[in-house]
Amino acid sequence: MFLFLSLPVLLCVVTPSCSETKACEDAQKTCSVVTCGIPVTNGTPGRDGRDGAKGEKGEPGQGLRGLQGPPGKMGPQGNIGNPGLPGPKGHKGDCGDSSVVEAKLANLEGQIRSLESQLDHIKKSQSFSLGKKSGKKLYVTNGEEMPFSKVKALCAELGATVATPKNAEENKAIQDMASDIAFLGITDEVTEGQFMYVTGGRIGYSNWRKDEPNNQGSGEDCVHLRRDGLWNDISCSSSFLAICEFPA
Ligand code: MMA
Ligand code: CA
Repeated sequence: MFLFLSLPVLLCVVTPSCSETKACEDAQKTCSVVTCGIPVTNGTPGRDGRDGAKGEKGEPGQGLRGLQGPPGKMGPQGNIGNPGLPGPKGHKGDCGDSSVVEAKLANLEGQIRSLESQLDHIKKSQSFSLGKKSGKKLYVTNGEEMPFSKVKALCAELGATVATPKNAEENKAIQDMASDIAFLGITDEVTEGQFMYVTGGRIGYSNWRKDEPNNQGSGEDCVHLRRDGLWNDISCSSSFLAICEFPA
């Protein structure tokens, strides 16, 4: 359409049939170029023209946007942060009254000396009442049977250790005071078969019964003194008489 209108000469093409000569004559009065003739049949349509140049990019579409979804699940906790910087230095403290502090210290030292001498006195009178003899070990018992760990704890509370004979004389002394089978302060808990004093060091004296120690069953790491004065290795969780000793 645009190309047709831009032509400089207006072509007024009227093609009337022979019976329409009157209409042709009318057209000759108004058009600059008129062809009049007999009607002809139309030709076949021409071929398609070539593709035109690519058009400009169109405006964004106006399609409907969906609703915003719900927020996602919370993420995992982050790693622990680095330690903060050290705080500022504190204010200088008040000056102490050294004479007051010294007086309190002197008072406390006096109280400690008094308690020490009272404790010495109590220890002496207690050992005297138990029949302690100078240069001789003192063995004591509360007559109770308990597992080895309890015997150790009880003796430690008294400031003593578990009765441990280091020679035949001490073995006899313990045997004589024991009303029943008693634990001795000896075990092979550290190395199987190597009996040691609970206070430290390998044993230097023993009085094993025949065929003992045999570490029978699930293991026997403790030692008890039988009524006949002979030793047997036995389970530490079994209960036997608690006898403690105070050094000579
Ligand atoms: C008990 C137990 C052992 C000990 C044997 C000796 C049966 O187990 O006291 O320690 O060795 O007797 O026969
Ligand atoms: Ca045994």
